Amino acid sequence: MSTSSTQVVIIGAGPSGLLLGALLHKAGIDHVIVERQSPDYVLGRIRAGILEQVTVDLLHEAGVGTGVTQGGTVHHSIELVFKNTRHPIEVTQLTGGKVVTAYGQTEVTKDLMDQRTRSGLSTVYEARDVSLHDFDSLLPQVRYLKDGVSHVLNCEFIAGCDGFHGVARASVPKNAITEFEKVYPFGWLGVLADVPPVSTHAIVYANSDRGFALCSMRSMTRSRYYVQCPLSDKVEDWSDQRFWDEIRRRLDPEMAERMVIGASIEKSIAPLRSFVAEPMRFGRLFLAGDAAHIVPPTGAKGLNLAASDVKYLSSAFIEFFKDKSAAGIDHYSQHALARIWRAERFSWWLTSLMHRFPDSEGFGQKMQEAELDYLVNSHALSTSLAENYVGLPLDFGQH
Ligand code: RFL
Ligand code: PHB
Repeated sequence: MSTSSTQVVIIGAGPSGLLLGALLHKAGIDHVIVERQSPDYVLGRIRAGILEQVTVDLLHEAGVGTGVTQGGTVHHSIELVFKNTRHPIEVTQLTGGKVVTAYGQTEVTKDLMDQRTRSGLSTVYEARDVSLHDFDSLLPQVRYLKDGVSHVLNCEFIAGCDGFHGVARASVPKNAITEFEKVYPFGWLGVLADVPPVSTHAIVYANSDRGFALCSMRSMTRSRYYVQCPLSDKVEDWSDQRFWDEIRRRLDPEMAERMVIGASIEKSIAPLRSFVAEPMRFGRLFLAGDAAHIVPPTGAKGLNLAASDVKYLSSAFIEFFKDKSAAGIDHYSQHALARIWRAERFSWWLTSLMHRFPDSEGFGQKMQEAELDYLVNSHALSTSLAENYVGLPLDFGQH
């Protein structure tokens, strides 16, 4: 058995864990990241693609902003399609100059991984049987197995950045945590393909009789597209041809005609869920990112929320270690949850507005149509969509 000590153990090397590690390192706080999977497995998960300015700023603060500056595509608008007609929403105009940036989660993760390697920081990949101990005391511990050897890490704090299915939230006694959840009756089939994106200046969100569709991008030569599908569908049910035929039927005719198709390089189905666990602190254990909350991807908020949690949490740890103040860690949960619930509301609203619900009656459908019509014609509602899409300020509602 090997025993060592550090100030903070971070569980999970997804975007939350890696970004927290980068910010702590910059502040001179010693930490170790323990990850269940291999680096290649982590990089192989194709997920988010849209970064709020708050997230881009945080990448710069963490010293990994070059990738997004050079490889990201700035967007000033989004496009809504319904009744096969396209309606631009000028988000930059409506928010006094704010933008979002198309830059893949895979790239963000890779930039952070490369920086860790360059800085010689410790990440334990392929750690088995990770377990958390004594986080209700001043001497928490994380244990794991690596290559058949047991390791014990003594620390002052544990950061649970291990995603929705991780061990951190599951280690908290049931009576100490309240969970709120809504599961949607459909999933998203996502396809990645090396074809030029049908829209490079705006993400396209389509509401159609056949269900939702989304056109996004990873670069000028790589597209990321999604269609709403039944939860019972399997990836094998969707040949490339079936996917391209289906997505084109859900767009406006001009865009469908223009869409370049090609062989998929990744295809996966994700269920849609809204979920929040409260609180996000249990003694010396703190949860951040998907470990504490999930949003349906329609609002592009998951990765951005993970980034804002990490901003609040890193500031709290820095305050604790540098200024000897517990104010930040004491307020972390309340502070982060206020932003999370706003993003939960927005993501739920946009999901409800844009998808076909199997059980919705004619009336539900008519309400969707009326709201979409109101949205594209009302400055007030377009502004509300725009200010949420670009991301509310980190201190929103605190004055
Ligand atoms: P992650 O990325 O799940 O990383 C958690 C890490 O913890 C590891 N782990 C463990 N390690 C040690 N011991 C254990 N017992 C462990 N259990 C798990 C895992 O292997 C993993 O490496 O969580 P994190 O870091 O909080 O990051 C969250 C984001 O990944 C997520 O919110 C976004 O991808 C959500 N999301 C989007 N967010 C956006 O902001 N903009 C988007 O455009 C966007 N699009 C999306 C999305 C998510 C999607 N899916 C697949 C759900 C599109 C899709 C389709
Ligand atoms: C993506 O690029 O994967 C993406 C973009 C916008 C969303 C969801 C996913 O709302």
